[in-house]
Amino acid sequence: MLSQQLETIVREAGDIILNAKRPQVTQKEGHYNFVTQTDVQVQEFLRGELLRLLPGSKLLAEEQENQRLGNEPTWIVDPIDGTINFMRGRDFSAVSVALMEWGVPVLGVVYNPFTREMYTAKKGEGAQLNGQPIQVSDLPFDKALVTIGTSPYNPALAVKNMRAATQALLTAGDLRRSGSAALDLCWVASGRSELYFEFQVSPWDYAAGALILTEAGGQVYQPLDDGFDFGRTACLLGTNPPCAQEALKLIRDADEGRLAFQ
Ligand code: LIP
Repeated sequence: MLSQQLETIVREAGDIILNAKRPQVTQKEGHYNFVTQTDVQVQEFLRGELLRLLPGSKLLAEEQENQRLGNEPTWIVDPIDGTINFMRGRDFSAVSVALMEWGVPVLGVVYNPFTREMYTAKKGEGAQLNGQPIQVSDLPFDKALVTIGTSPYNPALAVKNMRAATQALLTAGDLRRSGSAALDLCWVASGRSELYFEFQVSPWDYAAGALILTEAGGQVYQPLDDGFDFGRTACLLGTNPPCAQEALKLIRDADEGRLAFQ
């Protein structure tokens, strides 16, 4: 069974992370953007295993140059989502793998090796955490625990981020910033928070988590773009249904500088 073989491969990738010595770090383009030797080691392990698992498939991954996502079977991989957490010994990172067909995810796995939490989903068959079904909460926006991303590699987004975060703190419950988009989406899927948004995330950050969230009864949006394109880096919202409309308005107001509290 492909999904079980994928879980085994992702668990082995997690063991590479757990067994890593203090990794060599390289600065990437942009502010505060890094890759470690372990990111690359995990990515190359996954490349070999995934292309063997599904001969003829393609790989779109964070630590390589990529072609545009097409309609062919394609693995979208973030070897370590939450690289900075990994570098700093903050045990909140994940291996994120999605299998795409016709440009949409049909299988998704997000695995935090530090907590041994394996989030999984198959299109049309629900979402699970360590094999147990999960679903989003039904809390409304004014009681929501809101997780945000800050896209630190793009300082031009800092003011917009803080506008949105302030508005969320004034109108929702409270904020969290974890450092892993994939796990943030899975936390919404499992009802541990109500929504997550970030003004700039890449396909490898969100492809698997988006499927897990929608299969758990949640919704995903690219609020500042037309439609939803899994091939683009974009603003992303993942939410339970009760919070969707207020969250969309908050993001669009922050983007356009329209905020009630100014
Ligand atoms: C991370 C994202 C996170 C974002 C970080 C970083 P990475 O992915 O998951 O949401 O805010 O800046 O991009 O780079 O650790 O794979």
